[in-house]
Amino acid sequence: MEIRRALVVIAVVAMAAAVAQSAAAAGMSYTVGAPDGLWDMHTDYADWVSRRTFHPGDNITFTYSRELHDVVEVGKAGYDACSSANNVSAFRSGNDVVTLAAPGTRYFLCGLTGHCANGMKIAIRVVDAASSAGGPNASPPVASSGRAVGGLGAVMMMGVQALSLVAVVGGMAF
Ligand SMILES: [Cu+2]
Repeated sequence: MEIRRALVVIAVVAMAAAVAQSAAAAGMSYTVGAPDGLWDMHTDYADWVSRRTFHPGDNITFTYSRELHDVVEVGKAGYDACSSANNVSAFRSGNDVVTLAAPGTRYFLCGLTGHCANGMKIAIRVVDAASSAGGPNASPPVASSGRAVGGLGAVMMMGVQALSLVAVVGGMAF
């Protein structure tokens, strides 16, 4: 009976730890241009990115009609010149998901003639979660990550306590 209760405690602690871990790892998903626009000729992408912050692990989806547009990832030079000559990669499924794996700036444009020049280009700046909380009065990033580690440590301590409870109960049973 007691062992059973301890096992339930362990299971709950393990689940809590797993949930905490996945919450930290899961990124945000953004549909480019949404909700007011999409990947099209009308959306102001500079405005769209200015109202969002992108972190490693987030992903963006380009949704568009394949007959009308495509998506080409380029470097900064290609982005500035609206040239897809030295493209990094090209997408044309109409529903292209791009994972923003690392910090840095990613550049995308529509490769159809004239579309980029008409504004169909987007630069996505990907920043570390810690560095986005900046500002003169913000607490140093070290402090917040320290708290996160502390929380995880507390969960692990609970697990250790549950394990020793099982050992004690098990010892009494035998
Ligand atoms: Cu286009």
